[in-house]
Amino acid sequence: MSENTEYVPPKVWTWDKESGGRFANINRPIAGPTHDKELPVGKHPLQLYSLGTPNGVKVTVLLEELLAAGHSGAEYDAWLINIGNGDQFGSGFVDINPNSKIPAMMDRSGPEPIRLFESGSIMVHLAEKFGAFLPESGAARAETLNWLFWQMGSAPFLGGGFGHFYAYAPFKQEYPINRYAMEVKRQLDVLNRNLQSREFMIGDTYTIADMAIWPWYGALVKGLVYEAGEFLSVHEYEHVIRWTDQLGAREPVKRGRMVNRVFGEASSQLHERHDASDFETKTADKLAPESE
Ligand SMILES: N[C@@H](CCC(=O)N[C@@H](CS)C(=O)NCC(=O)O)C(=O)O
Repeated sequence: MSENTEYVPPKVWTWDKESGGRFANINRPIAGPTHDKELPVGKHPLQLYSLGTPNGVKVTVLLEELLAAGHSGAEYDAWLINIGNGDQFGSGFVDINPNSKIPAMMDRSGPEPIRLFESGSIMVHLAEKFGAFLPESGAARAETLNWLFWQMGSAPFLGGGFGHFYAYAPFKQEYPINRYAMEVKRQLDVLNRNLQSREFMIGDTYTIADMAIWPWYGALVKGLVYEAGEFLSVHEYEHVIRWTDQLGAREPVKRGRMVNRVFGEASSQLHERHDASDFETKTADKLAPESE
């Protein structure tokens, strides 16, 4: 065990602003806005306020897949919410998502605007609206929702658990890293066994379940998150790797991955998206400085 086993919790927890670790500047124990800021509204019925993290990419991949499938009503404006700068605590954003996390969306296509937060909720809304990537009934629909909700429940152990203690915490501790590495490897084994006999998560149909799981677990098995590929022996999950590569080769997935992205190669970043042509006409002056 590492040294930090001696901590005795005080009677009452208080906020230690200096607790350290990456993202300590945006973590706080209270909700609500920190400042007044209206959100911009573009020309399309769908307004997305997001960032190109795995949770954001789920939605932009779905939007690009819908457009590629011919659903022109899925045209959208994607505005950048820079969580490193605290944009998620602006009053306009909090009005849409009281939980202050990306992605958030306004669907302005009907008589009353509909606010949407939580990536899974946004995905179900869009899939139902366009009648695509979510089977309408029966076992296939249930299985899609099974895996969609599996992702929503599982990824916090990967990101908030493993990722935090392995990559972001101010010092390494054996106990939490062991606990979450075990859980993440178990999750990868769940996926690997499922994908051993299935092309996609529910079988031979590509659904929002694949789009939700791919940005997190696909990136993990390719060693792209937390620099943990070797530590977690991700090469063992061969069926997850096959599926990851298959999805990654899709053009809409490639486009969705670029939207609201502010890290990695400059050529892979499209900070804001307002038109399909933005992917082609992307110029250096659209690129703001990297934030994380
Ligand atoms: N369960 C949420 C998770 C969203 C989430 O954790 N978003 C992160 C970025 S990946 C965020 O906005 N963090 C900002 C913060 O915690 O202040 C979803 O799937 O939409």
